[in-house]
Amino acid sequence: MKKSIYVLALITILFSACKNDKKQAESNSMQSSEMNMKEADGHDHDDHDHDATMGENSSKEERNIDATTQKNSATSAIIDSYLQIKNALVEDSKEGAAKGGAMMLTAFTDFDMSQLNDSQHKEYMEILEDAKEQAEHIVKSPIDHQREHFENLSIDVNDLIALLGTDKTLYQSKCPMAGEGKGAIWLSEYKEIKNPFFGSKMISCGSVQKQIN
Ligand SMILES: [Cu+2]
Repeated sequence: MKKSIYVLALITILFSACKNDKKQAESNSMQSSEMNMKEADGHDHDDHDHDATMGENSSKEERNIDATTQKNSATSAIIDSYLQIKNALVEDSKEGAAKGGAMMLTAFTDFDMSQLNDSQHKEYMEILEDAKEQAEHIVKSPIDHQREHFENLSIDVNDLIALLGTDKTLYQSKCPMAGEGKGAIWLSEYKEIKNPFFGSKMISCGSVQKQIN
């Protein structure tokens, strides 16, 4: 009896020591990746309230939009800029993605909102507000960060297409590893999987979920 208590105590000590080690290691690696990010890009996220933004976005409620089948060319410039960002991320090109982000800001500025009815207008403004913020960050961030913003941007553009339609044929694909393992979608003009979240590191990770048009 005494012996078994002793063994149990020993196991408990060993087990908790092991857990502490793991926690310590996790927090160390988190700290160092945070530091790397700040050193690498000089893009201090505290400056523009980035943490708050990401927190808000990650718990963002799904928009409830009845998908239209309307063939609408009014969304083309926005979608083209999105595809420019997507293709640049596939090619690991930070500069190309930044250029796409700038294209998108212009496309939103040029978009004619007078075509929208009241309920479309309300949804559009919500999408616009979020997408613009993602695009602004993509313009000025290092590539890892561009990819984080691209996750929410993909949801925004997907919702925009559901709301207003497109005359393009697009493929909605999903990467199960993106979004910190929660999975994330992206849109592509081709069916073949080329992963924008990981680029050359995991180019063929993902699968097509849905075809639009
Ligand atoms: Cu940012």
